[in-house]
Amino acid sequence: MHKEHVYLGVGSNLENPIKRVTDAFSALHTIEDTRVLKTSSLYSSKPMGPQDQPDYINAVCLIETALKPHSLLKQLQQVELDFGRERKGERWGARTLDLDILLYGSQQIKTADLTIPHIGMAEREFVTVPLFEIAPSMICQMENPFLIGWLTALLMG
Ligand code: A4P
Ligand code: MG
Repeated sequence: MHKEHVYLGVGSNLENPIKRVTDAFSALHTIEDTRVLKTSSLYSSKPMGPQDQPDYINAVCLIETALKPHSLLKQLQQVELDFGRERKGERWGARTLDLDILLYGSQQIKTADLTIPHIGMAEREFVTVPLFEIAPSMICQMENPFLIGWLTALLMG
């Protein structure tokens, strides 16, 4: 059975976000033909978008899955629902759990309900910093002037 390596973004800013994100890692293990290979530390950040919502806890993880991208998306949306996610139609509103497919192998996908790589991921520090922690080589391939400057400063001391 062919399996792909997939990076997921995990975020929460409602109802005990730290527990939500760590519990989400366990929930991912229960998806068919899927297992979690690596998880990043948890990072706290101010909300991107509407400011009248709590700070976020974010992390990323690497999973291995036999599911095709759209089947995986469906399973992730079911996990979000299991975690009490409500979609109120507000863009970038508060949520108990958000699971985004950041990268699916080396595939590029653009359909009505799925865009991979995830839109804007290279510009979001709450994605790039945890991704750098677990997959530094992956992040170095991205075109992000801020990140390139940051890495250069880090390496040059
Ligand atoms: N969709 C398309 N591509 C993907 C993908 N690669 N992975 C579609 C997952 N979903 C994808 O998502 C809306 C639709 O995106 C889905 O129906 C799916 O078909 P959603 O989860 O219902 O709504 P959303 O998450 O509010 O929308 P969006 O535009 O995906 O928002 P983002 O990009 O997820 O950003 N601030 C901080 N500090 N930390 C955060 O994690 N997150 C957001 C949401 C805003 N501000 C934040 C954070
Ligand atoms: Mg999302």
